This record gives sequence, C-alpha cells and structure tokens, in this order.
Amino acid sequence: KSYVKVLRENFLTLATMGGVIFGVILGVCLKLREAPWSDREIMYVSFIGDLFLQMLKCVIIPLIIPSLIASVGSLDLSLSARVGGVAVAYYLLTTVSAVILGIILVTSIQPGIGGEPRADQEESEASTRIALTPDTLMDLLRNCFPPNIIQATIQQYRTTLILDFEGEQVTESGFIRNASDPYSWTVAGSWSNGTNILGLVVFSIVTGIAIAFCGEDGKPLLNFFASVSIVMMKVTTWIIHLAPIGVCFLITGQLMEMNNFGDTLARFGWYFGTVLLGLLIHGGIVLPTIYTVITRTLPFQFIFNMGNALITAFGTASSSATLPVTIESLEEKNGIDPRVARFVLPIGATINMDGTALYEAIAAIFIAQYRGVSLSIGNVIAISITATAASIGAAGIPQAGLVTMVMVLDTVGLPADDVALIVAVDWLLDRFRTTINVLGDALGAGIVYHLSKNDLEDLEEVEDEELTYG
Ligand code: DAS
Repeated sequence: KSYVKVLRENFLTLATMGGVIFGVILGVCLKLREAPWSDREIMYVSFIGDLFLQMLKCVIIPLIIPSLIASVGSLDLSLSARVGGVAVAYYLLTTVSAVILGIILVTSIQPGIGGEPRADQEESEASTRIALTPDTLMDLLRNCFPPNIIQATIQQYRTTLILDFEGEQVTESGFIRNASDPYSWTVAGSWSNGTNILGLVVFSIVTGIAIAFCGEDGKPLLNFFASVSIVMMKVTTWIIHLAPIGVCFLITGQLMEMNNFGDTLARFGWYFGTVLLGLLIHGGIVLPTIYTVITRTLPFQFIFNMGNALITAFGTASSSATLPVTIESLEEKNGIDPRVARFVLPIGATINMDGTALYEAIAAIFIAQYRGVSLSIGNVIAISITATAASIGAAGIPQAGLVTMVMVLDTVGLPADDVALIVAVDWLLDRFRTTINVLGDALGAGIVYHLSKNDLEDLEEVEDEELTYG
C-alpha cells in the first residue's frame, strides 16, 4: 500500500526521469544515422520540447515578480533583512567553496588533464576582446537598475552573447556547431547580462519593502500580488505535467544536434571527468553536509522531493526556466513557507550558481594548462574571483556559463577563442552544472527556512488578517 502511495506521490518525477531516459535512447538512435540531421529536422523533433521550455519561460515573470513582491511585502522588514542576509551569505559561502574545490581538483589532476599544447595556436586577430571583469561587474550592477522595467522584462530573453560562428550567430539554445573544423570561430561583438532577471528581482524586492513600509495603504497591492502569485503557481503545476514529454524531446533534439562530441571527449576526457567529479563532490557531499550541519536533519528526503526540479533542470539546462518547478517542489513536497521560497529562490536562481562557478574555474585552468601557460598564484586567485563573479553574472539560461567564462579566460590573458576547445561537450556539462545550481538554490531555501521559521510563526501570531498562500 505504501509503495502505491509513494509511486502516486512521485509519479511525475518518475515519469520525467523516464522522459530523460527515453530521450537519450531516441537521440542516440537518431544520431547513429550516417548523414547529419538538418537544422529543420532537428527543429521538428525538438519542437515539443521547445514548446515546453517556452511555457516555463512564459510563466517566469508572472509568477516570480508577484511572488517576490508579496513575499517581501508580507514579512516585517527586520525579518526580510534577516532572510535576505542569510540567503546571500549562504550563496557566497557555497559559490566560493565550489570554486576552491574546482581549483583543487584541476590542479591536483594536472598531469593528465592538459595534454600537449596545441602547436597551431595562432592569436586569432579577428576576435575582439570581451569586456574585462570591471566592465562585467559594472554590467552586472547596471542590470540591477534597469531604466525601463518593461524593456528589462522583454530583454531578459535576449541572447547573451552574439558569437559570429562562421557567419552564423549563437542562439539561446547553444552554439551552432561547425561540421568542418570545430576550432574555427571568432568571438565578435560584445555581450551583456541583459538576459538575467536580476533587474526585475531588485525592483520586486524594493517594491515589497515599500509595501511593508506603507502599512495599510500597501495592503490592497500586497493582496493583489499574493493572489496573482497563487494563481500563477496553479498554472505552473499544469505546465509541470508536460515535463516528461517536454524534457524527452529537448534531450533528443540536443543529441541529434551535437557533433564533434566524441573526439572532443576523447581529447579532453580528463577535463570532462574533472568537472563531473567536482559537481558530484559539491552537490553530493559539500552542499548536503552544510545543510545537515545547519538544519540538524539528513538531506536525503529533501533532495528526493526536489527530484522533479532537478530533472527539469537537467532537461532544460536553464535554472530560470526550472524556477517555477523548483518553487512548486519546495512548497508542495518539502513544505517550505512560500514567503521564504518565493523570496530567496528568484535571487538564488539568478546569482547562486555553484555548478557554474566550479566549472568555470576548472575550464579556465584546464585551457591554460592545455596552452602551456603557467599560472601564478595571483592568476589562480584572479580566476577564483572572476569565476565567482562570472557565475553571479551568468543568466539562468542554456550555456550562460560558457559565455561568461570568456571573462575568466580574459583575466589570465587567454584568448576567448579557446572556448571553442570545449564547446562540443558543453551542452552536456551544462545540464549537470544547472542541476547542481538548482540543488544549491533548493538546499539554500531549506536552510533559510529552517533559520527563520520561528520568526515566521511569531509573525503569524501577530498579524491575523494576513493573506496566506495556498
Ligand atoms: N545553464 C545555466 C543555468 O541555467 C548554467 C550555466 O550555463 O553554467 O544555471
């Protein structure tokens, strides 16, 4: 009887996992065909997956903005400050620990990882240098205060980086691969962080605080946003039921599209393995340990309950698109108070990307070793700082980490073109690091909730007419 209950409760998670497995099998079978698939054929196959991804993206703004405003607005200011402060402290602690872990791994596996420096490495004069770290940090701050909130909403779907790949341009779903020579591409133009929802998150938090300051005058607006948030969560649960089929065709289409995966994996298997090992240690040991030490409870059930969100993260390679699912799994399965979940998760999905930070540190040092560039301690410290900043600046969309890594390479004088070395395997590493990003956000919300639930209960007793979620 209990098995049936467990199965029914987790049916959707199991079905989505089945979708991933079926998608891999179908994709591998289709990939076995000799002739490469045309973009049109790939578009047809991944059409259903793209629709699912678009539905999730569509609900991000209408769900996240009202939720964030209502959450911050319904907490008293001192509690908001505490919840926000604990969340940001956790994000920084875990991101820096992920970078340090990545650097320890890639430098200790050093002999095998770099391989012979590429002899034909001539400076590609065509590539323009991507903006240096200060520009990027300024870009990050600039995006916190968008001049036009509507335009910021529209802009958040803009492609992160315009790459001129043999005359073609990168799309949000990843880099267009070149059948002839995977290393012949130039990085042109500039890139902007316009794609992340940081500006909307800051605007929502400030509005929520203003509502709290306005007392009775703010109540009608608070109730309106709380109501929109509840209704949008209902829409989200409907979309989530499409996850099994959506994720399946996203994976199938991605597998059909890949090329040079095999030989890149053969040349840089150490790199690939080191990133996976780092993600496994960080997501499997470091984060659960931090969670257990702080909440005094084992994390297994909590992580199992996040299954749907983690699989959707793997399938979509986008923390932002997974955000509605992460919130739903946290509230429905792990019983996290919506005022905490809908407060910290939008912030976490935007600035807390442990998987990306670890990956960028490893990739930058790997490329330096591959090119025979010896790194000083100062370089390694610069890499850890820029990898942390780059993960904060990266948007929660597919391959955002590959794009912001260009800034990390630039810090140690490596050409941005060297990103081409690893682009062929990035679509798969992206899925793993996005899953760890979402896991880090979810565990963070659990920790923040554990540390603030007494204050929340006190708050409940104080305000009787509070509009409660769900
Ligand atoms: N795909 C990004 C995310 O959604 C992570 C990355 O590209 O590094 O979290």
